[in-house]
Amino acid sequence: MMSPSVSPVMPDYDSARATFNWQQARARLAGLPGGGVNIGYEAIDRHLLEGIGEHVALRCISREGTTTTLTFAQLADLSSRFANTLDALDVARGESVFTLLGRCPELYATVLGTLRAGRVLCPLFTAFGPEPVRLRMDLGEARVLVTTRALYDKKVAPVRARLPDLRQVLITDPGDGPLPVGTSSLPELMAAAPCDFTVAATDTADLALLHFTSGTTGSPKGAMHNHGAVLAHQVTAAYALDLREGDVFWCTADPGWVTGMSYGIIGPLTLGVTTVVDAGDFEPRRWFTVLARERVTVWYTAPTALRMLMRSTPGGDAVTPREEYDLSALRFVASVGEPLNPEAVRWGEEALGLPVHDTWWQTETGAIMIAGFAADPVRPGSMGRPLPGVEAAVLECGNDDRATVTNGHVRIAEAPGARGELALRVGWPSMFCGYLHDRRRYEACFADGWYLTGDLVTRDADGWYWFVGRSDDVIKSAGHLIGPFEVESALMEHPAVAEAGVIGRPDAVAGAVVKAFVSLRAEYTAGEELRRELLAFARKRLGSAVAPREIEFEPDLPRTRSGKVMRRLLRARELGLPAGDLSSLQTSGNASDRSGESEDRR
Ligand code: 6R9
Repeated sequence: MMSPSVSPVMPDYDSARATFNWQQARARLAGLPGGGVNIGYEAIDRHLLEGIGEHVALRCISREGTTTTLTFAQLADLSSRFANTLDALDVARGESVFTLLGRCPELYATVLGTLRAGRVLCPLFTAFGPEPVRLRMDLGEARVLVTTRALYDKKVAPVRARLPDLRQVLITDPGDGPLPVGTSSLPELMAAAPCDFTVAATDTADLALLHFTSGTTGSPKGAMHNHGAVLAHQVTAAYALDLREGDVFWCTADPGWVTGMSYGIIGPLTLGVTTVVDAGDFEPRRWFTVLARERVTVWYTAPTALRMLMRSTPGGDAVTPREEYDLSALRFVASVGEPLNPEAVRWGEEALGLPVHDTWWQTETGAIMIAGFAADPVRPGSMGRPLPGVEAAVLECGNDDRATVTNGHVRIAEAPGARGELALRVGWPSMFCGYLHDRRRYEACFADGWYLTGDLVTRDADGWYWFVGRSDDVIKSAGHLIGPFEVESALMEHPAVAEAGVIGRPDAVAGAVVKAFVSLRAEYTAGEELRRELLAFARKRLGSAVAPREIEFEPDLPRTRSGKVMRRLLRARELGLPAGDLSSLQTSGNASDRSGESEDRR
């Protein structure tokens, strides 16, 4: 028997929108036996009760290419052992468990065990260096970290002394030799833990997830999500990703990113479908092999990956992937994280036999908000339309490209094609419930009953949304947000650096790459050797995901009257645009991060 929550046929967009409301949709959730909601329960326990415990939940492909399957029942066992381990370690309700892990079965046991136990889960990117890892664990008051030996040695050991709140480090692959001091073997603890666990009595408002995201200034922001979000994870996975009974789903997102959580783990599990998990790195042939061999039916990936595949069509130009690999199982392909260029949509049609549907959302929204519906023909270049239960609008903006708020009110730009800030009417279940320890920044995201996204868009006469750019300085590189401030701060730790300004330089594949402009202290001279030293210095501290790819020396960095480096101007110069021309800073298509010199609203 299949979970009854999976609707066999997708309704068309208009009827889905007309009939949907979140209140009624709540009936899709099983809910805890004593009342209340828990994400882990919806992802696992309910399927056991509904008799599909033996259904394959995960097909994990190791780096070496061997596949291990885990049923929902086995996942229940593993996550129960992890949950009991947290109890045994005296981790209190509401305390946080961090993961610094690739795509391995232990990741799923940790995430689901933590959620089922009512503790808070925070995933980190393995491509972060020691400094971003330390900063986020410090801000999020990490009590427990689950990681591998190699990642511990490289990224955590150097900063462990500066993490006084971190009580336990659990190593997933302890190996034979002695463990580093202050760490424990996760397999040993889990083997000793009971495999029965009663899910914690959580409810919709209880904190479940913490996702760090980057702003223009200051520290990374810890976007908090509660257990009630699971309703949106489930509904949007069905509507926007078209997931149905019998599907084999592959989400290529990094587990350190919100997409890796909402759709790499939670959404598909709540719908009872099978998820493919590939621990290997990106490699075109490997990816096409996974699609073909696993008979993937629904694939969720990102524009950078699609562009990389486009550039490396295996077998030479004459052979399309469809001819070389059996992609006949593939039914639906979707993309997220950055503008999906029309060429990528068309490449999908040719190479995969299917167009690529776009989806738009943010760490803060927790789930997909705007998407090209499966039943609709794709409009290349458009992000799609608001999902059922989501009300979106384009708000009129001032010169700073932010919604104009007058006496607490905003104005909706009704005219088709009008450009403005994308806003979402407050009230969907996965909306973030705060930035950790930063009420001011959270409140600044709302006006007049709307959540202000910081993205600039247009809407056409048919209600389809088109991405224009961001209204802040944050850089989207290969789909991931990078805060220029974090990069500038790391560079300024080097004795040679007096000041740094960091921007996103447009890049045909990654959308944008991080470029730093650096002014030196008087006693240092610019040169190739120092440039290389600074690149290596930043890479060691920040890790490959965040470090600048390019550094340019600039004796006098342009500043605002208040003394802040004007990234906007640096970017204009980089693009060869007139300095004063704000509107031309707006680029279409890839890498359209926009900047303003005013204080970051978000
Ligand atoms: C899920 C995720 C959010 C920002 C968002 C926007 C950009 C996301 C997009 C897109 C154009 C799309 N973005 N999806 N831009 N088209 N389909 O990406 O979360 O990392 O928080 O980034 O990403 O600028 O505001 P997050």
